[in-house]
Amino acid sequence: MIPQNLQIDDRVLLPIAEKVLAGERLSFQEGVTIYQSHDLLAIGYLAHHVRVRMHGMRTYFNVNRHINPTNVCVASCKLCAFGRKPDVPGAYTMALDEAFRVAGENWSEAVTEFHIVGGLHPDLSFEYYLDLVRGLKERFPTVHLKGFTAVEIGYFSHLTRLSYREVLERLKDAGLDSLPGGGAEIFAPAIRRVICDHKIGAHMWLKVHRLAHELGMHTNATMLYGHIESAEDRVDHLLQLRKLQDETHGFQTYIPLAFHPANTELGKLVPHDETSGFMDLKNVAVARLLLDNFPHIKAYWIMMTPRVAQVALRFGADDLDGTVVEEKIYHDAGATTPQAMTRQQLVRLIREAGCEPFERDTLYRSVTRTETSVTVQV
Ligand code: V47
Repeated sequence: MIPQNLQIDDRVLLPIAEKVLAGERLSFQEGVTIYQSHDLLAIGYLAHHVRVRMHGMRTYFNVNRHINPTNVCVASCKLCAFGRKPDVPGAYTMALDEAFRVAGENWSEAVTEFHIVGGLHPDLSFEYYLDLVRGLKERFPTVHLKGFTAVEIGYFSHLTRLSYREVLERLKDAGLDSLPGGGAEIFAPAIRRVICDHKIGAHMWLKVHRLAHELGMHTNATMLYGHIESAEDRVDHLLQLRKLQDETHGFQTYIPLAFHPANTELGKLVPHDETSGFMDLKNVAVARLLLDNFPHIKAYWIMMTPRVAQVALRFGADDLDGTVVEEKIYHDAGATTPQAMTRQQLVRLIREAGCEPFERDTLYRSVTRTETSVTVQV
């Protein structure tokens, strides 16, 4: 039964709405139909309905810091403005002490997560990364270490000749807690060949996440949209994630990532505008509707601006990431958003959208703070 306060202008959405309201799973074709529809308010209503069914108005946020130990990268992905060849201006690699110092900067708001990703460096040994993880854990034992995309795990395996599983096991033993969702881009091979032909393919990306889940590590998933992909490519990507999640239940959150064209080869190859607010909100909503087995959908404000991320909280997203501090990947690609937000700013955005702020750690456990302490409810 369609509720009276749901106005559906695009009639092709009617049977889809019936299924969503009945809690039924949507098909590939239904995903494509939603992407092709312009009835954003109806799509948003349905996504919000699912979000409320799962979380009420609770809206998660976390206090985190990004650490990018190096931007030197052997790959030359056309989508990326972050990676540099070793000796060009702007290339950097942090010595371990520098990485530890950066991690401790602005410690006034005790962070609960370090998000660690970097380029595929030709000369850094796997030991560097193990020492980085060990050193961070020693210095900041309460901070969750979410680090290294599946692409980096694949590269470490290539460097060391260890299997993916062994690489993950060694990082986990050193103190790594979970994996971020980067490097997924778009799984469709024809698109992947153009935008990031140096990266591992879909099969390997999914394999790394499957292995991490088997080792008891949680991971995230992303999709890069707004470049040369079709609606079919996006739905295919989402359904491959949904399929793995059915098997492992190891994904925590999905983060749709809008392509930023500035300073990228892809931006020069095919002239691109930034994605629109309409497109960003639709991608959040479609994800909430198709990924019925993903607990969380994250609005990453760095990527979609704080304004759109706030609205996304009523279009299916239940998580607003994060305090971040010094973001490089999107700012190298022309993002004009700030590089950090305080805890208070996040809370205000969430409250103003009529949602209930809930500070979480990386595993979505409640974090409570007093003037002098941070407690995670286990
Ligand atoms: O994999 C790179 C994307 C990703 C560009 O797991 C670009 O919690 C747009 O994965 N335009 C890295 N996107 C970021 C990422 C992430 C971010 C926030 C939270 C989490 C999480 C993960 O950034 C890359 C790639 O898809 N990216 N260059 C660009 N020019």
